[in-house]
Amino acid sequence: MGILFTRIWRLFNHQEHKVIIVGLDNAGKTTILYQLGYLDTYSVLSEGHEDAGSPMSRWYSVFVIVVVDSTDRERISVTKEELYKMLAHEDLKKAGLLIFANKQDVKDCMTVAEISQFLKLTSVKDHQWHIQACCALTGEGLCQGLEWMMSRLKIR
Ligand SMILES: Nc1nc2c(ncn2[C@@H]2O[C@H](COP(=O)(O)OP(=O)(O)OP(=O)(O)O)[C@@H](O)[C@H]2O)c(=O)[nH]1
Ligand SMILES: [Mg+2]
Repeated sequence: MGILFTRIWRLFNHQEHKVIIVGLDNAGKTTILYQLGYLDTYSVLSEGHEDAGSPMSRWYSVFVIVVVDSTDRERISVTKEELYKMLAHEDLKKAGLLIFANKQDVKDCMTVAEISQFLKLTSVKDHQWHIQACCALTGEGLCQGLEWMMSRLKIR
């Protein structure tokens, strides 16, 4: 599984697509990047902003991955607020949006449907988006999320 992730990821790198991974603390970002074999570049990927010398426009397409802790009902509203702020940002106008509903292994966590509803994803019309259930601990679902990103590349 790890190898497959790495291969998909390399393809992204090769084509110079920008992927930003964001999420509240404890959501599972580091665990996901570890599963993807990208722990060493974590600090670069997680910053979510560009240095002056390399504007976003240099990349062919941009994806934002939002990692949601599906067990954290209290802070889903904070995620929502941040999500819409981000989507309104000039540099992310054309960004594809992948939401990982992480920690699906935990009993009584929010389902994908619940998270979609909380985040009002159906109202997002100006970005292509996809929500994917996952468990970063085992890697389950991560591949499907990346596959969605790949499928978007073809039609962009
Ligand atoms: N049960 C469960 N625990 C998870 C999962 N993913 C991550 N965790 C745990 O959640 C905690 C936080 O994970 P991190 O990957 O460090 O989260 P982060 O988003 O990088 O957090 P910050 O670095 O604080 O922003 C760790 O104890 C992980 O082991 C998951 O899918 N299921
Ligand atoms: Mg972390």
